[in-house]
Amino acid sequence: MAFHLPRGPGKGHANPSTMTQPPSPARADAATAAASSAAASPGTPAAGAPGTAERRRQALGWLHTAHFLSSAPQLEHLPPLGLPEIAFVGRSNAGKSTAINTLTQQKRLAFASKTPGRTQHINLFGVGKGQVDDAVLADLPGYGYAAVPREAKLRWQRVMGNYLVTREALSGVVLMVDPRLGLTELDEVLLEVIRPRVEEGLNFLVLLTKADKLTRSEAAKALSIARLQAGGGEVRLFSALKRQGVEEAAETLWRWTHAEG
Ligand SMILES: Nc1nc2c(ncn2[C@@H]2O[C@H](COP(=O)(O)OP(=O)(O)OP(=O)(O)O)[C@@H](O)[C@H]2O)c(=O)[nH]1
Ligand SMILES: [Mg+2]
Repeated sequence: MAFHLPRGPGKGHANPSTMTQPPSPARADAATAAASSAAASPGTPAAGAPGTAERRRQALGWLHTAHFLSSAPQLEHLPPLGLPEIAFVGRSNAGKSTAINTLTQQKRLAFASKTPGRTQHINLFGVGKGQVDDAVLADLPGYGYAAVPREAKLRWQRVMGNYLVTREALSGVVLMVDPRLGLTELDEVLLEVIRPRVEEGLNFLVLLTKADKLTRSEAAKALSIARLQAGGGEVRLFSALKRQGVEEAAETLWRWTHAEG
């Protein structure tokens, strides 16, 4: 199965007919470059710069300001906000909405549910201190849920593909993956779809969710498999339940949207 996408503007946009190809070396290079630029260098901070603990505290405080902005069933209904936007994408039930709630330290900002397919719209949340938003979090509908009727499935894949290819303010993509399933075919398709933008500097991170369900050795194995599948892109463990990887992810989102971070 492939996402049904428009051809976006500009060079090198994903060709739907080739979207099921495995990650290419070019993507691996780009992903590695993106990952290394995104990887925090928690080394000694420059004089006067905040240390790691302080940066993470700052990032969590910033995310806690998140509030609902708008919800749209179609891309054209999404307002252009002119703020850097971070999209949470992934298979249905992977834990996107829960991750947003955990990162923002709010119980019900995004709708999370045991029932796959809970998020049906693109939901936008504004983030910013002092009542001034300086970034947007986007909770996207999940894909790959078998019980969704075919037409609805295709429609959502189109919406998401459109969003990822054309949303100008997109500054980063967080791909949420349940490590017990690994990267599925549709996750691979998504990687191909965003590859041209990653090559142009789009930030990108894979979070292996529900890490609390894995033993240590399962987690290590899941990490190395996902790293291979993500073509060298940054992959980290994440658990909303155990709050594993939360501070690191918060800091990453802050850095993506704040040049000085
Ligand atoms: N054990 C555990 N369960 C989790 C974790 N994160 C999410 N879940 C559970 O996974 C289920 C799905 O979570 P959601 O956040 O609604 O998933 P989603 O990716 O937003 O799903 P869609 O909206 O359908 O795309 C819920 O029952 C959550 O409680 C986690 O870190 N650990
Ligand atoms: Mg959801």
